[in-house]
Parts: sequence; C-alpha cells; structure tokens
Amino acid sequence: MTDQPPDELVALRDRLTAETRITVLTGAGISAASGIPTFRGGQDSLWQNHRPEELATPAAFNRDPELVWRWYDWRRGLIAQAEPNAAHRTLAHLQERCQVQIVTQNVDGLHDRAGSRNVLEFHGSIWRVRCLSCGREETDERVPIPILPRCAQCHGLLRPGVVWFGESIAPEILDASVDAARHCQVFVVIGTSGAVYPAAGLATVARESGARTLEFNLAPSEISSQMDIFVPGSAAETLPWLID
Ligand code: BJW
Ligand code: ZN
Repeated sequence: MTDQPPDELVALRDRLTAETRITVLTGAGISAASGIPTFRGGQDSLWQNHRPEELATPAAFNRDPELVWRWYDWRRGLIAQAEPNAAHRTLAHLQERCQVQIVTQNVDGLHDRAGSRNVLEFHGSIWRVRCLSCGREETDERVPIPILPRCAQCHGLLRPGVVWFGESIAPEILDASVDAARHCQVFVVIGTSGAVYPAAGLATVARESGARTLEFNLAPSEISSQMDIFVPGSAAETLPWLID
C-alpha cells in the first residue's frame, strides 16, 4: 500500500456530486480493523479448527446445533465489544454528500452503528433469531446467549437469523440490491473475497449497467478483474481517501 491515493481515485472523488448514485458492497474485510475475523484466508479465520463453510450451513446446524451456536455466541461477543472503524465512518459521511446505498454481506451491524441509513443486510443479522418451530423472528442481543436458546412463545429451538449456504437471500433484499447495482454510476466493493454468490454477482450487474467500478482490498479478490480501479491496503486507511 502507498500512503497516497491513486490519481484515478482522486479524479473520481473530485467528480462526485450530490446527485451521484453510489452503491457499495461490503464484506468481512471492512470490519477486520474493528477486530472481527474474516471468513477466508486470515490467521483468525478458523474457529476451533472448523472452517466457516463447515459451520454456516443448515446441515451443520441440524447435525450439531450446539457447536454452531457456540461459534455464533463467540462472534456475538466479539461484535458486541467492537466499534465501527474509519471505513464504516467514511461511508456514513459519504451519505451526506452523495446518494449512497450500502449492501453489506456482514451480519455485524457496524454500518448502522457508524450512522449509515437504509443498509441492506444481504446475509441477515447476527442479532436476529428465528424459531424453527413457529417461525417467530426477533432481535436478541444477549451475550452470552443461553445454549441452546429456546423460543419464548413455543419453546422451539432458535437459530441465528442469517443466511447460510444453500439458503435464499430474502427476496426484497435481493431485489433492492440488484436494483441498486443496476442504477448506480459508481459501484464500490470493499473487503470481500468475491467468492460468495449472489452477492459477488452484483459487481457484474453494476459493470454491465455502465457503472465505474472501484475496489478496496488488502489483496486482489475473485472479482478484481471486473474493477476499473483497485486500491490496495486496509480499508480503514484507504477508504477515507474517498472523502478527504
Ligand atoms: C480486507 C482487510 C482490510 C481483509 N481491508 N480488505 C454461483 C456460482 C457458484 C456457487 C453459487 C452460485 N450462486 C450461488 C452459489 C452457492 C453459494 C456460493 O456462493 N458458493 C460459493 C462458495 C461457491 N451461495 C449460496 O448458497 C447463497 N444462496 C443462494 O445462492 O441461494 C440460492 C440457492 C439456493 C439453494 C441452492 C442453490 C442456490 C447463500 C450464501 C450465504 C453466505 N453466508 C455466509 C454466512 C453468513 C452468516 C454469518 O456471518 O455467519 O456469509 S458465508 C460468509 O461468506 C458470509 C460472508 O458474508 C460471505 C462472504 O465473505 P466475505 O465477506 O467476502 O469475507 P472473506 O473472508 O471471504 O473475504 C474477506 C476479504 O477481505 C478478503 O478479500 C481479504 O483480502 C479482505 N480484507 N482485511 C480491506 N483490513
Ligand atoms: Zn416458536
């Protein structure tokens, strides 16, 4: 990483106006500087020797709900202690200058806590729980959460209110996200490996709809080839260049 913004980023920044529509896709890398481990590649991305792909599935939960809940309880504890970082705050500021729509794959709620509005939580929220028996969904911010947590209404088993592999994205969230990718002038990708679909496909939608595409990441991702501008480095250090 350099300590200067690339010229093309400065040029883009200087052309932003109150009418510019920017859609932002964020992933785990934006929260790394807040102390929340990413899913793939990082030193902390394994939890008790389990890969996230082995835990974030309905089959894993059916097989061993206690194990999966212990993973979520650990992450809920980390997130409860974490604070939004300069990258989250930059996006909240950007919303005062341009038309910004954030689509986050993260379940940590840090964009909201930084002050961003109308965030689309593509993979749900770690603070939501859903009853497997009666379907009741609610916010549950207990840390630690009792394992196994039970529904107050019917005593059924609760599961995290997140989207696991093989599960569908909530249709209203998917539609709004595709719409935001299709109708923006600038599409910004921050801290995602671009390995998980349909989220990663939003970059293709934006590009094919004529948006400028811009990525902030420590290292090239699986969708970097679709980007007009790649800004290497930690998002907490590089993203503020968009507003400074
Ligand atoms: C920094 C940094 C710093 C680090 N600064 N950067 C098309 C093709 C192939 C497969 C599929 C396809 N379409 C669908 C699929 C199947 C599947 C899929 O994508 N599989 C692939 C793995 C191949 N998708 C699904 O199943 C999805 N559902 C679906 O498609 O429904 C329709 C359907 C139904 C039934 C059958 C088939 C289709 C659902 C996906 C759900 C993903 N869920 C998770 C867990 C959420 C809950 C939780 O948090 O526990 O979402 S998995 C995990 O991955 C989580 C993340 O949101 C997601 C993406 O991860 P992310 O954010 O990119 O993190 P990392 O760790 O991968 O990357 C971090 C990046 O940050 C790295 O690049 C670092 O370099 C960078 N970084 N520090 C800047 N400081
Ligand atoms: Zn219930």
